[in-house]
Parts: sequence; structure tokens; C-alpha cells
Amino acid sequence: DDGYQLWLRYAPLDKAASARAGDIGSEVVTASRSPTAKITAEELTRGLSGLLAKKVASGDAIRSNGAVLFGTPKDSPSIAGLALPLERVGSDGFVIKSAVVKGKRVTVIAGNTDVGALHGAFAFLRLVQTGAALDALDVVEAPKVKLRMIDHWDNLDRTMERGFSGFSIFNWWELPGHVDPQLVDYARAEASLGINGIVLTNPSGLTTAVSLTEPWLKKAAALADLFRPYGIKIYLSARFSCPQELGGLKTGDPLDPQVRAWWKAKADEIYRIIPDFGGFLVKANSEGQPGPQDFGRSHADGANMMAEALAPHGGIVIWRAFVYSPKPEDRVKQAYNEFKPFDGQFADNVVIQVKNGPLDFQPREPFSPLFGGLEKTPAGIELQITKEYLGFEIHLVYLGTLWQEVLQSDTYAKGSGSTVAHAIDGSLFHNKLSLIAGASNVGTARNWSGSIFDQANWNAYGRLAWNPDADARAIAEDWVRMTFTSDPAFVKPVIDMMMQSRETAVDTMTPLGLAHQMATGHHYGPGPWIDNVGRPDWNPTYYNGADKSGIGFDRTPTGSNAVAQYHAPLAAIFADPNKTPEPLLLWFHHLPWDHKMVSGRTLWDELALHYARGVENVKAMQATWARMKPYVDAERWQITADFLAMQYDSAVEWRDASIAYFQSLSGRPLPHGVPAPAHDLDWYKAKRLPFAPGNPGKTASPFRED
Ligand code: BDP
Repeated sequence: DDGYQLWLRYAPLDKAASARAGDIGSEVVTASRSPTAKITAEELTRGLSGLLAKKVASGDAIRSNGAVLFGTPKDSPSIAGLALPLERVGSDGFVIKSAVVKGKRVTVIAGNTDVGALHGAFAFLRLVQTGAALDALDVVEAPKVKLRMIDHWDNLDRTMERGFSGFSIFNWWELPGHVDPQLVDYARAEASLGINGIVLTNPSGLTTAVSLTEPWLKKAAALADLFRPYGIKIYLSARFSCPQELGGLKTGDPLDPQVRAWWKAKADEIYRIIPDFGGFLVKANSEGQPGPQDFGRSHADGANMMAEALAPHGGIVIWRAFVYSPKPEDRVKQAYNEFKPFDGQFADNVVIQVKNGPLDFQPREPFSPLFGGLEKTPAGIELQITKEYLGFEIHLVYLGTLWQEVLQSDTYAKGSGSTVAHAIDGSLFHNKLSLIAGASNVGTARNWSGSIFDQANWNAYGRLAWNPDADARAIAEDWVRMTFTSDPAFVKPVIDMMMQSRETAVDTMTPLGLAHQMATGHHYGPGPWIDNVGRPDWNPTYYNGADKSGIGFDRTPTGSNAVAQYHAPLAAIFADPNKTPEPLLLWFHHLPWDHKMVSGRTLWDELALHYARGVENVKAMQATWARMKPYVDAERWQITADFLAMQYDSAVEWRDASIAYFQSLSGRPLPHGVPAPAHDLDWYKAKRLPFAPGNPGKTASPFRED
């Protein structure tokens, strides 16, 4: 098994589960005729045939007990007659109910729309796959977040920014003439998670301007046609300088009437070609991208201009808050300071897309204070599924726990219980729009994500997008059962391994609240000593602040005072090293090496022990995986075993290089149980990766450092 089928393998159920299923799934029935209904019928027959190991047919009338009837009350009088609570599920949700229709026992999957029923069909198949009891189903589900997005950081030449799974799955050269049938499987996978928006192009891409020209829009239209019946709209990244680059205008000033007219005409053209186009994703005035500030205007001016052009067509602007520039102000304060003053000044069809933490997708950060900070403008959350700072496709790191930690963080914006999840799902501030976006980890790799376990991150992202209050462990369990087996001898140890894997990544790379200690440019491997990159805030030394006196970044009132961006009581908690949770200690504090930790040990000893624990835990994962060999096919077992061996070497390097550097400053001996680094500091400093993926256009030579 090469992993291509993802979590939609539909392998035959084991004896116990198939006995429990009884005659359920005997046939698939629908009165709907739409392309979406056709897809739903195909998925149900494919899934049930595989799971029940028999040929399951579809038709338009119920013939047998165990039939699966799906559709909408509009198309099906039988569904209409059941008085299902469809008023609770909106356009995308569904009801699954065991019922008796025309004297037969049936399982009804109903939505207000065909897309709702499609989502219900995938949910039903998941129940079958995970061995749930199926005879008294009563499921009512609606997504909590309106816009559930996958952001591709794919360039038009098919290279991918921070992509570790091959090249882009969008073959722009062959489009629109040929649409790769593999994209049908891609659409199925996204629809199985309830994803309803896909950004096709990289917001940082230098070539995105051209993607808004007619030939490229026609290519995008072919993809929109493909995704439409799956309930997925397409979006494009829009470069702020398009009026200059494409329209030949002298300015891109958002208040200039010609510029505004250019965007309006462009929006009209896009909607002529793609009538249900979703809207624009914009990265402006960040990392060298053009933006309204180039013309002395604000983010609100820029976003509102684009919003005005899209509004008549129902499109939206997703404006990224990942902004920072080389100024003395603490980098992690900048996004809040740039957006908070404009809260409430953005048009109704603008969402601000905020990375989960105030820095940049680190193994651990506190949540961004823009969650709970923006009250009148919807703040969506951006998560990174692709593991740029967490060991690429090589390290086994389940991100469900990272995301749950962020989503369940309390912002205290309206007193306790004001979680990030409720800020982003719109319930806290009663926003009309709500959004969650995940930077994709999908590419041309046969297994889609580069590693089998990275499929779990794609899956967990989608499940959390549907329900940000979902539990990471429960999601992992479903994924393991669907992807591998329901054998308890496999399920529990593998879930346990996944559940601790993120903490292992933190221990390996950035324990105790450290951040951005990765080597320059590619971000794989250690570089805590690096202090020579063009800008202070791109250097690991900026973040670790390590010197002879201690380590950490002082963000209390004696330092950058970033803590003040958080609501009470967090501001005070984070300002006090004795109250700050230890996992975030060095994020907020610069402390002496001898600072006393909760364990009673010194900070130095504790730090060294964390790095050592990172290595030990990777070793434990290897041992677990070795024991799992009898339960997995050879191919998926081997790639995972190979990657774990590479991860082990990487963890050893992280431990030794970090300790060698920090020890050169702390001058302290190593605590018992922490081995001395194999080489001296200069050896680690001299080390270069011969090549690292995911850095197109940024790495002039594979040996370049910045
Ligand atoms: C950083 C990546 C960079 C992205 C940027 C972004 O290193 O490649 O372009 O985020 O989100 O993490 O725009």
C-alpha cells in the first residue's frame, strides 16, 4: 500500500464490525439527480462495497432493509416526511438517522443541499469505517466555521513554498485542456473533511500577478468546475501591485480612482469566467510583498478597495495579518499594533487571517493576541499543515494537539471561556464571517503528503475546521482506524505515539518557550547561534537572547511589553516568571541560568534535560513502530521507519548543537543523564544541508545561508 487512498481506503471490516453492521448498507438510494448527488452515490457504493466486501448497488427506490437513503427534502418526499431537524444544519451540515421508510429499515442521510448530504455521506462512511454501532444513528451536525479553507502555497511553475511532498498537484501547463483525474481524488479527500474553499496559488509567489490574466483565469475555471460539485469554491492570491504589473498604471494607491476602477474591472472579468469565484487571499506589506503602505495607506484602505470590487459578486477578501518589517519594535508585537487600530474599519466582506501564534508557526507559541483583540472585524485563524518548522515531512509530529492547544486557549476577551475557537468561529463577537485556513501539505508525492503520518495532519486540520472544539485524540483515533486498522494492538500504541509527538518536537527544537532556533532559510536543523542574517528578527539569537547572564526574550514591561497585548488576567500572568506556564517561560522572560524551575532544578539543567528527552522520545517512537510491523503493509511501515531513523539523527543533532552553543554561554556542567555533544560547537556551525526542499526562489544556491 503506497498510501494513495489516504483515510478513504474502505478496506473490508473485521468480523466483529461487519457482524455489527448486519444488513446496513445493503443498497444506496437517492431521488437526487445533481452532479453532487451522483458523486455521493458513487462514494457510498464504493465505500460500502469495500467495507462490506460485497457489491453494493445504487438506485432510486428502496428495495431492501439496510438501504442507505440520501438526499434533500426537496428531492425526496420520503426524506421530507421524516420531520428531520434540518433547520439546525444550515447549507453544509447534515442529519444521519436510522428510520423506517416504506416499511423498510433504512439509514437516512439528509441535508438541506446536496453538498450537505455529501458531507453526511462521508460522515456515515467514517462511522462504518471506525466500527461504530450503526443501528440507532441519530447524528445532527453543522460546521461551526463558515469558510473552511485550504491554502496552497503553490507557484505557477509547480514549485511549492514550504512544500515537502513533491510538486504542485495543479498542472497549469496542461490546464484547461486536460484536468488530471487525480484531482478528483483530491476533491474527494477535501470534501470528506467538509473543506469548502481552496486557494490555488501562493500568496508569497512572485508570479501571482499573471494568474489574474485571462489565460490563467481560464485554467483556474477548469479547476473551479472540477471542485464545484464537491461544495468547494476556488480562490486566488492577489498581488497588490497587479494594477501596475498588469494594467500598466503608475500607481497601486488604493485611493486612486483609476486603481479602484482597475480592480473593479478585474473582478467583473473574473466573475465572467468563474461565476462562483470565492475571492482573494492577500499578503501585503509583508516580507517584501507590495501593499497599501507603499502608498502611505493602511491595510484597511487596501483591503476595502478590493472588497468593494468583489462585493457585487459576493466575493470576499482574506487579508493576512502576517505583517512585520525590520524595525526596532519586537516582531511579535507588530501584527497586533498594525491591525488593532483599524478594528471595525474593514468592509463586511473582509476577514483578517491571523497565524495561530504572533510569530510564525513555531513548535510552540502562545496564541496571537489578535484573537480576542479584534472584536469588530472577523479574525480567521491560519494554521500550517505543512511542517516548515517541525521537521518537514521527515519528523513524525501530529499537529492535532498543537492546534487544539491554540483553539482551546482562553483569550479572556469577554471573561473566562472566551476561547480562540469561539473567537474564530464567530460566536464570541457575533461575526457574520468566520474562517479557518490551513497551509496545505499536499503535493505530487504518491502518498500526497510526503509521509503517511502527515496525512493525519491534513485530516485533523479538516476535522478541526469543521468543529474547532473537536478533540485531537478522538480525531487521531478515527484517522488511525481509517488509515491502518482497528486492531486494538495497533490503535492504542500508535495514538499514544501521535499524542506525545508534538511535545517531542518542542523538546527537540525549542523547549521551554524558545522559538525560531532553526537554521536559516530552509528551517530544518539547529542554528541557535546564527546572528548574521540580513535582519535582526530573522536571527535565532534575536529570539533566544542567550548570553552569559541567562536566556530568553523579555516581553514583560521591563522588556518589549508584548504581554500588554493580552487581556487580563493573562497580561499579568505572562509578566510574572513564577506564574507563566513553563512551556512558555522563555517566550516571555529572560532569566538567569540558575533560575529555579518547578522541578527544583536550575533552568540550565532543565533546558539540557528537555533536549535529551527529545532524543529519548524519538527512540521510543522507533521502538513502538518496530512493534507495529505485523499490523502494517510493508511499504507504509518502511517509509515511516526510515523517517523515524532520520528523525532520530536530527534530534541528536538538535540536542548536541543546541547544548554545545548554550553551554558556551552558560559555562555550566551538564546534568546527569545528558551526554556531552559528539563534536565541538564549530563543527555544528560549519554544517550545511546539501539541499532542502520547500524554498523556491529563496535559495539562490543550495548552500546559501539566508
Ligand atoms: C513563513 C515562511 C515563508 C512564508 C511566510 C508566509 O517561511 O516562506 O512565505 O511564512 O506565511 O513561515 O507568508
